[in-house]
Amino acid sequence: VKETRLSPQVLKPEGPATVLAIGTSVPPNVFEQKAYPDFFFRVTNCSQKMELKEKFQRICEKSGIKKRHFYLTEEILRSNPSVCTYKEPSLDLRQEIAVVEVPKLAKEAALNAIKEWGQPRSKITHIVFATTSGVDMPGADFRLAKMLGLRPTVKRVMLYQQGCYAGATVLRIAKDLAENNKGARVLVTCSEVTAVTFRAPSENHLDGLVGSALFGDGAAALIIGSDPAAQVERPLFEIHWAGQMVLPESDGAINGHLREAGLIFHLLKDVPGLISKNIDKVLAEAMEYAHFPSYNDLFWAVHPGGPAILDQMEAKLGLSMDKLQASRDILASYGNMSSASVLFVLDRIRRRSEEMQLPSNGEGCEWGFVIGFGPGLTVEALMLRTI
Ligand code: WCA
Repeated sequence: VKETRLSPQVLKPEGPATVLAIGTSVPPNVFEQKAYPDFFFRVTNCSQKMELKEKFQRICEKSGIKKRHFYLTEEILRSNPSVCTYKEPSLDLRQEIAVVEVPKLAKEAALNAIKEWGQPRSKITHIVFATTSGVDMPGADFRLAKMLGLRPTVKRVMLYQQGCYAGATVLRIAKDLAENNKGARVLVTCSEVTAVTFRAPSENHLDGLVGSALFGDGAAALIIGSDPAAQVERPLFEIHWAGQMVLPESDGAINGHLREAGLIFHLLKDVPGLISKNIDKVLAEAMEYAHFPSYNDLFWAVHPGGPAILDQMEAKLGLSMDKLQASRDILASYGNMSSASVLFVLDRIRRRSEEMQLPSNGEGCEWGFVIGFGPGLTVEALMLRTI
């Protein structure tokens, strides 16, 4: 009698997906936010636009940012003048940078995550990679797998052009993969370089000024898997719920269009208002799942899109001052790194918990949220439980 064997894909793990490690990376070049308006207007040959520069200075002062890391240096910008104009064709140049630098930055973050995980790379079964910085075939996921020397059978998912909410999307996909394939170990990564969005300021694109004041480069990587090996793997969080919502009456609030001049972003002024007005609706199902804890009994890993978003969400949910501290810390040290940001915040939360010797990785709380938002307006959220 021929024995029928189930393939590993059919066998399902017993437990929920867990976060087994987190790693981050940023390029070495740093710009202090205080000095940035002078640099930005000088390098884009716009120093004579005094009024616009003063407005940019005001935005930088209110940004909550101290420094940002960039692949782009003054030297690179000087030798690529088309990137320093407002809208000259420059996509080829931007693509050449992003196609190389996005997977390179992701590799550094992945190596840090793998080091913490402590397991051989050959155990990685899947990759989920998101970036809004450039597009290519085969994609950044392919380059990353080659650079890390992963097995050719590694199963890849590449997400291009999702925007800032993708930091949560990659976790939702990894959760489904980890919970439906026994033994799956998913390398999740988000990597962004602003070489695609950098451009000169313009009076006709004032929301572009906001992007120029906020966006920065960075990559984060996590290892996700179910049924952690006892005494070998050390899970940080369990992932219990994942949801996504397009906010009502928010069409056009955040858009990005890839053009000959690079990626052009548009942000309406009421983005913070739209998010705070609807955030409780996005979270309602998860709150029920965790038996309605008070918002202040949770930890909060919120995408630091800008200080106004954090301030208005804090007010709407009645969060105490320290609840969004990790988001504010990441914004201050790195700016808005799009999809990678919220993963930096999760890393900051568990490190803060350690530093403050709190009884859980979630700043002492049992449950918490990871929240990303971006084009749509799309809000993507996960509910995590600390171990
Ligand atoms: C404005 C606007 C506006 C205020 N349009 N003028 C990252 C990396 C990548 O490579 C690619 C993508 C990304 C990231 C994408 C995303 O995350 S989407 C970004 C989501 N973030 C936002 O939508 C920003 C939210 N806004 C804020 O956090 C704050 O409003 C801001 C830091 C921009 C200003 O601070 P504020 O609101 O406390 O202060 P003000 O006095 O209300 O605004 C300062 C100035 O900025 C005002 O101009 P002025 O002349 O009266 O000083 C505002 O009119 C102007 N401003 N938002 C155009 N969307």
